[in-house]
Amino acid sequence: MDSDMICNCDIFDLYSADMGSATIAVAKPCGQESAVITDAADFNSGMVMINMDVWRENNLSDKLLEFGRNLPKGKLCDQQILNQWFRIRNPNQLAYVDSRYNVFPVNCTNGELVTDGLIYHYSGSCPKPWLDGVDGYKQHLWDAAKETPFYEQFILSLSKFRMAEVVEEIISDGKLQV
Ligand SMILES: [Mn+2]
Repeated sequence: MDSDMICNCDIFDLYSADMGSATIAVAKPCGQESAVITDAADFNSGMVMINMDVWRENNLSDKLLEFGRNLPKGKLCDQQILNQWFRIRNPNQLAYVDSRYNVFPVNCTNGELVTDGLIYHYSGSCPKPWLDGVDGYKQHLWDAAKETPFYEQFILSLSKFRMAEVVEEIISDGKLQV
């Protein structure tokens, strides 16, 4: 899982999902940024479940690094490599799990926000939950943050960051002469 994801479920349910004989399982996220839905990258690689026995047996780390070196340079890094290798070249090694395992806080194609996500992904240009965020999404981060030992440190860093932003805004508005 990416570090910008919050798990809102019992991860064992995902771990127990049937991958069949696939090497990796991914979620085709609802609300995925349209920029990443291209021929090169159809699924998002924020959450990838890997059958590590098969991965190691087939020496896939080395194979994919070598494969990636020969791909045209793109902005999507591992996502492009994984899409090309599994979705385009080896689709029988790819399985899909419930799309709610990778939910973006932006509108889905039908214009609805998904609020029953199992894993939320505050990816790329999506509204960040520690800034303004999106109602129905941002509280998942805060609920999780409160459970961590670094919650107070998090709040303190955030308040310093926000204070700097506010001061910058005031200066740029000309309300404060420095
Ligand atoms: Mn991410």
